[in-house]
This record gives sequence, structure tokens and C-alpha cells, in this order.
Amino acid sequence: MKFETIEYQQEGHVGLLIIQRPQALNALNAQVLEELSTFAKDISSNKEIRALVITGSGEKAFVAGADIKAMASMTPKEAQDFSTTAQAVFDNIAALPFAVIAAVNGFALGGGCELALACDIIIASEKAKFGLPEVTLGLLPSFGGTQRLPRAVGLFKAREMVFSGEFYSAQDCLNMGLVNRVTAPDQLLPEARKLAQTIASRAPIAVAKAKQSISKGYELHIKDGLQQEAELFGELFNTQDQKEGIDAFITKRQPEFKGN
Ligand code: CO8
Repeated sequence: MKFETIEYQQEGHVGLLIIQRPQALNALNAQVLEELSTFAKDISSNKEIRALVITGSGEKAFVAGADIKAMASMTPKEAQDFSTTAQAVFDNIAALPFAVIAAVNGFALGGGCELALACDIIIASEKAKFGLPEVTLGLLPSFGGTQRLPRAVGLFKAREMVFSGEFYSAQDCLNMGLVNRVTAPDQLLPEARKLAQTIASRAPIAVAKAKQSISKGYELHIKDGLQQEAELFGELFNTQDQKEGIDAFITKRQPEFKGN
């Protein structure tokens, strides 16, 4: 995959995606969104990948938001289309059939915070700052933030973050449940990779279906979510990995999952 504003690396079953616009603190313009969209479509069918880490280039930012300069002259219709396009890209990232870990190395603001929210797990450097400062620009978060943030931290904390536009430290975000782990800056990628490798060592179809059960089930009534969970559980009994996992347990050896 060849891109200009994102860079992709792969080691074994773990992918690393780096947002690469350091001169604009990795802000999301139309080109980044288009490349992210192509990337998400391509990687969704890559059977080699079992976990993906997303981070930002440079020391300072994960992603400092949507590109404010690019939004300066938008008409209302163009703004709505930009929002719809970004939401679709983030939906595609959220729906990837493996775990996606945001490794937040610095500012995760506006669309950057919303990109992290579209991931499954967020690991942050002690230097990271999160925020939805759209109201300071006369805007509202519209790359999914008003929908995903309340689901992540609850209505009241979400309202505070969105209405105040303030920045929050990694520790604040850990306390409110937005962040899974906080690390020293130089430990961020090693820690994210280590977790990605652990997940990649598990049965991939089981992880994919567990992700589906959690993400889709969260939107359903609990009865329907439980029914979906049982169906997905049953489907796993069509896989070789289920037989391998149980046989490995019974014969006291490490399982070798092949993703089939
Ligand atoms: N867009 C474009 N350029 C940016 C952005 C951005 N979001 N953030 C930083 N940059 C640029 C700066 O303009 C600057 O460029 P230049 O050197 O050419 O002037 C360069 O990156 C470095 O930034 P600073 O000099 O400002 O660095 P500081 O360390 O002083 O400050 C901050 C860092 C605090 C991160 C500051 O840059 C900042 O506040 N950035 C904007 C953060 C923000 O408000 N983000 C939210 C944007 S809105 C959004 O995401 C909305 C999504 C939904 C809208 C959908 C609408 C269609």
C-alpha cells in the first residue's frame, strides 16, 4: 500500500498505521481521510492481520483534529458532506474484523479524539492531551464524537468535555474510562505492540466475533444482544481454531491458531 499522508508497516500479524502530516500536527484533511478510507477497505480483507496499532507521527500529536484551514471556506452542504465522509471512514475503522489499538502519543483533539474513539482500545502516553475543542471554533464534534464519547464515558462527562472544549490529561482520561492504559512516552509503542501481539496470538475469528458481539450488542436491547452472542458462539464451532484451542487445552500444549 503506497500513501502520502499515512504510512503502513507490518510485522507478522500486527500492523502499524502512522498518520503522517507532522507539519499540521497530523490534522485530517480530505487527502488523509481518502487515504484512510482506502487503507481501511484494503486491510479489512487482509487475512494476515490480527491486530492494528494506529499512532501519529512526531513527538507532539496523535491527530490535532480536522484540518481547520481546509474548513475555512466550506459551505454548509460541503461541511455536512465532509462530516458524513469522515464518519463513514471512522465507521469502517471501527468495523475492522480485528482489534484496533490507538497509541495516543500527543494531542488527540477534535477529529483526532474521535479517531481514537473509533478504535477498540486506547493506550496513551503521559504527554497525551485529549479534547473536543470544536465549540471554541463555533462547531460541534461531528466525526462521531457526540455519539461515541457518551457511550465511552457516560452522558455527563461527555457533555462537560464537549461543552467546555477543554483539554484533558491522559491521567484524567484514564480516570474517566476513556483510556485503557497510560505509559511513559518511550514505552507507548512497545506497550501497544505487546498488547497487539498478545491479541494476535489468540484465535482471530474468536476475537473478530467477540468484537462484533460487543460493538453491535452495545446498540441492541440486552435480550437481542444475548441472542446475537449465542449465535456468534455457535458459529465458532464451525472453525478449525475452536477445535485446535480445545484440543490444545486437553492435551496440555500451546494452541496454534491459523485463522480458519
Ligand atoms: N488543522 C490545521 N492545522 C493545524 C491544526 C488543525 N486542526 N492543528 C494544528 N495545526 C497546525 C498549526 O496551524 C501550525 O501550522 P503553522 O506552523 O503553519 O502555523 C502547526 O500545526 C503547529 O501548530 P501550533 O503552532 O498551533 O502548535 P502549538 O503547540 O502552539 O499548539 C495545539 C498545539 C494546541 C494542538 C494547537 O495547534 C491547536 O489548538 N490546534 C487545533 C486543535 C483543534 O481545535 N482541533 C479541532 C479541530 S475541529 C475538528 O476536529 C472538527 C471535526 C468535525 C468537524 C466537521 C466539519 C465539517
